Amino acid sequence: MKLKIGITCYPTVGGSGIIATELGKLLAERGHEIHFITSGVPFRLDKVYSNIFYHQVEVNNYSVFQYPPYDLSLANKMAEVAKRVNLDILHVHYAIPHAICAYLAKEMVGGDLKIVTTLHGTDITVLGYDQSLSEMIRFGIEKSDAVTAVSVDLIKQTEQLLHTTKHIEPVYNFVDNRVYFKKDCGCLKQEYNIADHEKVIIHVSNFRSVKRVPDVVRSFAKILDHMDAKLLLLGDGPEYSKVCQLVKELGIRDKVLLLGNQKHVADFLSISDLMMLLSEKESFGLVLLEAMACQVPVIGTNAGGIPEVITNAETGYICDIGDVDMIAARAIEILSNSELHAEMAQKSLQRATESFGQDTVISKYEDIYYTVLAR
Ligand code: GMT
Repeated sequence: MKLKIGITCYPTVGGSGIIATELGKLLAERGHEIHFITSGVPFRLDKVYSNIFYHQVEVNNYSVFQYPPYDLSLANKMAEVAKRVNLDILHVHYAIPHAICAYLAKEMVGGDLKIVTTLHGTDITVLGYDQSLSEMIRFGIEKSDAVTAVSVDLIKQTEQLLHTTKHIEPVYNFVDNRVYFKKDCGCLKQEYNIADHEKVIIHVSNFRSVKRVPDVVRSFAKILDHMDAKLLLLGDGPEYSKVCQLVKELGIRDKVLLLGNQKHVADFLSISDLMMLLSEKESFGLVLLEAMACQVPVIGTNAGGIPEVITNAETGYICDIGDVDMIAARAIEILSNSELHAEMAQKSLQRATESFGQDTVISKYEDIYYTVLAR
């Protein structure tokens, strides 16, 4: 049976928006009718699909309201679309505010609309500690017809923090191997003045403090004592200028390429030898998976769901948060041993394909939809 599915996410750059959009596209390819209900066109929605529709949530800024009522406008739009096209499922990404808006929409519409909520992390690992919101997050989770989370660690944290007994199904993030694969991007190295003998290390994030980008820069400075290398920093965010300052202070400005937000991440991964994600909080770490699919070994921290993505000593290494000496030592080990590097690159690709392949994950979401509809 083909379904009509509404999807709500934050449409900007970020793992949850990427996963929600890619999920919508792949479900559409399986013949389902997809309705994105978001504040802007999801940035990965870059192709025309006759069975994908986009409904923009517009927020009017009336002068009587101190804050524009985005959540209410979203709930209203969800209800309007659900009623008009007869949605079967509303799949929302993030409990706050999206699961709450979906619940409101369901109450407005009545009927058999089902809510599936996917937890991505920040709503639990940051907002879950906030007493003013935790009751509401629990409410959103418990009123959903099914709840999924992107790692087992995130499920444990949700249960501990919110004291909920709601069943939460682990559904790992996935990677589209038609987009993320090792390409021949040799000319990119020339364009960025990267010599053939130089090792390339890459970090991609939104530069929030939880990503600990200064640890990446400090580890890289230590690696430079042992080999010629370049560091590619992709992304932008609150700590960007602090990171630029640190690069200057360490005297490595000519070795670090600050590239800002980039659309074609797979191209940069294709010229990289190692990815580093050294966060103190990370429910999954989608960029690790994207790197592995492009045959790039990864070094991550033992935070959140990262150890569920990296197989230690096989697809890369897991190090303690903030242990820049060990991180640099592990990086040097991988980068100076071409046999080990090739083995890890191969195992990374294998793990990305076998454990996080798009077909398995999309089928898992479909099963969840059919199960809630059959109840
Ligand atoms: O990492 C961020 O700050 C962005 C955030 C998001 O909403 O995209 O990422 C979260 O969801 C991603 C997709 O499931 C995960 O890969 C990230 O690990 C998770 N971020 C955190 O838990 C900090």
